[in-house]
Amino acid sequence: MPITPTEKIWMNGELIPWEEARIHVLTHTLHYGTGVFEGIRAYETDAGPAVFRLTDHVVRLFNSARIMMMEIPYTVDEIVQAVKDTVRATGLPSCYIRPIAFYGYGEMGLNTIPCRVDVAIACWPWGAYLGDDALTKGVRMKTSSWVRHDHNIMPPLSKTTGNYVNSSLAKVEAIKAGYDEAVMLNPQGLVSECTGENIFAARGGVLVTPPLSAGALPGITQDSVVTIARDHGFEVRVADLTRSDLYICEEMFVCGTAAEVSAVNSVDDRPIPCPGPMTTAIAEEFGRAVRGQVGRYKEWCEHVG
Ligand code: PPE
Repeated sequence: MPITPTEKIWMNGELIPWEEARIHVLTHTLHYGTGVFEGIRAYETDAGPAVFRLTDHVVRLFNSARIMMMEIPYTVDEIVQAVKDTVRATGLPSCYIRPIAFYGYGEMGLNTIPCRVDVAIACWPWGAYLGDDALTKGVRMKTSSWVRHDHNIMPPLSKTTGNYVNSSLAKVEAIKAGYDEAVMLNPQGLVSECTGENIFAARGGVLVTPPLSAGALPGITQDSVVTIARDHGFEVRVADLTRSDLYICEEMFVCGTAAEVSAVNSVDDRPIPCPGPMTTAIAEEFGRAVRGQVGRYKEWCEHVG
């Protein structure tokens, strides 16, 4: 999806013009995929732009870094503030936000310990990630031939840039085959997640989402959906799913910061009723929550000031 440039990018403590946020070709992370990043959204609310669960995203960024033994030379509070400053500097009422911490220029070779850590935060407008019809018509999914990372090969709990080679291979395979997204199975053959979203499927009236042990990213949208669903009176279980569970589920959706809540209309050409009633109720409530329109979720909206 093409990027629309905005005014400023925060880089190593300073807001600089968008086009000046450049790096050297010998940047360590460009070669080895050793960076950690986040995807966050700011939404328009009655009280101005608010970043959805900003602190939780920044804490996950630091957890990703801890797994990689990367020391980010800022505190969580400093990065939270930097994100707010960057959003304010763009002047956009809503946007997608991409913080990244990466090993910079100066060292080559796989040992990351001596490498410098650079941090950047960019924001730009980003629309519906899985298409404008994702909620009404749903997306077509295909089980990938690519297996999701095992915890002892690439750490799926860390949002590490290199982990996304696996996601890109699966995404391109799905698109080339005429589908919208890929279902990733883990080395045990159980459903893990999609290339950039977590999965929910309803079985026997219960919404089921795979556990982190299945190799999924600890999704902040997934966590929000679990809260919203339970508050709505829906039963939610964190449990293993097989591909056959998806084939015979009553309804299914995927969720993530970029994709928000997107209904699924088929998996491997087995049609799924779409959008299902729980999917619609959750997607609508999520849409209100991120815009600060639901009292009990207001603390999720962190205003940029
Ligand atoms: N799994 C993966 C692999 C993933 O990348 C994401 C986010 C999620 C689950 C959902 O996590 P959360 O955003 O906290 O609910 N994917 C980000 C990157 C998308 C991209 O194309 O880049 C996102 O949605 O921002």
